[in-house]
Amino acid sequence: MSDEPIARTSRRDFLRSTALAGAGLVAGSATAGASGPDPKIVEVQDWASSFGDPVDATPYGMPIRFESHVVRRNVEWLTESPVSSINFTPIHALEGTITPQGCAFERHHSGAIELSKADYRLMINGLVDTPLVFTFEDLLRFPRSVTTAFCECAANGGMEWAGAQLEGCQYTQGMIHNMEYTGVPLRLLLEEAGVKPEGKWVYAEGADASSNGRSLPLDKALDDVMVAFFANGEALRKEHGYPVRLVVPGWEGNMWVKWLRRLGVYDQAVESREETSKYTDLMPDGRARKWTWVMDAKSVITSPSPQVPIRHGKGPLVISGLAWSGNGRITRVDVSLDGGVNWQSARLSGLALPKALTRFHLDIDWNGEELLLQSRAVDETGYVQPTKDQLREIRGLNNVYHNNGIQTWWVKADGEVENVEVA
Ligand SMILES: Nc1nc2c(c(=O)[nH]1)N[C@H]1C(S)=C(S)[C@@H](COP(=O)(O)O)O[C@H]1N2
Ligand SMILES: [Mo]
Repeated sequence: MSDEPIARTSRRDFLRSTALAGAGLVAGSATAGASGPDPKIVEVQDWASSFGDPVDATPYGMPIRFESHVVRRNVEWLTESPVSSINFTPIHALEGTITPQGCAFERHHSGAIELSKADYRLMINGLVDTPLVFTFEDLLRFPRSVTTAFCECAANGGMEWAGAQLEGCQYTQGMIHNMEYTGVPLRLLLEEAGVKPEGKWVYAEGADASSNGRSLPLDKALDDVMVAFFANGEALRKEHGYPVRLVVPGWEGNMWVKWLRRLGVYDQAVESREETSKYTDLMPDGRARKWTWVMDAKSVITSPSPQVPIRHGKGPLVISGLAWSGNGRITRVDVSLDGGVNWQSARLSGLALPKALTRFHLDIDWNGEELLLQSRAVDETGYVQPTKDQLREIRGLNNVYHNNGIQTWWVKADGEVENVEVA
């Protein structure tokens, strides 16, 4: 651009003269009006008086420093050790539906490992015609597919079973991310090895010390499971399983094996330590539900929320939130301003892809009075997101996993927001 200093001066003069006449044109503008023209409008700013960074200042860019608060966060007392722990996606500060890898929640049972493409091997064995070992290069030669899917830890919302506990939707609902994956359909790799008729289960194992071994029924493995190596257009990040992870659309996060190293085909589920003890839902009568893999429909208002209070006072308010279902597409999201007494439908913004995060918006005129904000997701099967009490009636209080109950935010007259439950 050839912006000579002389040109700047004359443009500045022009702006000065029009700013006065134009002051107050922007309704509600905090700076135009009484105190005179806005210096941000009429004066040449520092960033326009010299050059910015050259094109190669950051070969791989990071978010600008003003966004440094938009990061994963953990809750230290939740787990004993940070290598067998979890952190939370800052969903309160994101928009749209795609989660950048850099702030997508992480869950490791024995830490995130560094595994190069050169060292990478994937073995398929068990009840197959031909046991196979693939290198990373081998995987690149199979036909690819692209799919967008949410990955939600089964424990998302698990701290809220007994009542509202954590402040902020990052913590109550942030064990979730949504990415666009590219990889090879698992079906193609299994076909290459040839599954024997007795083969009914696929045991997937990671290369990390924990291995996170999980058994998938063959039907699911042949349906929409992907052996993925790209996320959001670039290589998977180390934390998410570089160079290869399993993508299991609609199913709980623990099935999404990272650093995937082996697929064993068997006639029954391999009962790993994980499966027998951990991922079950303890019912009030002492029995436990197992194999509850699908994540039922759920939603949450991300803004306003405890980390995003209303600062602008009454008037136009954008209510923004996320909805998802492991059973397919979101067809409707209702929003209540009064704790579930009255409901109105929100707008589904952008695409409502199956088994992926869907963004909803509702634009209201806030009168400055208290609100009890709730959202309720409905999916294509007709399933309606339940209240927490409806869940407790069936499941009791012994649970950790699969809490998809309706979240309530209490918006106070001063705009502050608190995590509460309504009776
Ligand atoms: N190999 C391996 N895969 C794993 C895990 C692990 O610890 N090791 N954690 C699982 C759990 S419990 C979840 S919720 C998801 C989280 O994926 P993310 O870390 O990409 O968010 O990975 C799953 N896959
Ligand atoms: Mo998880």
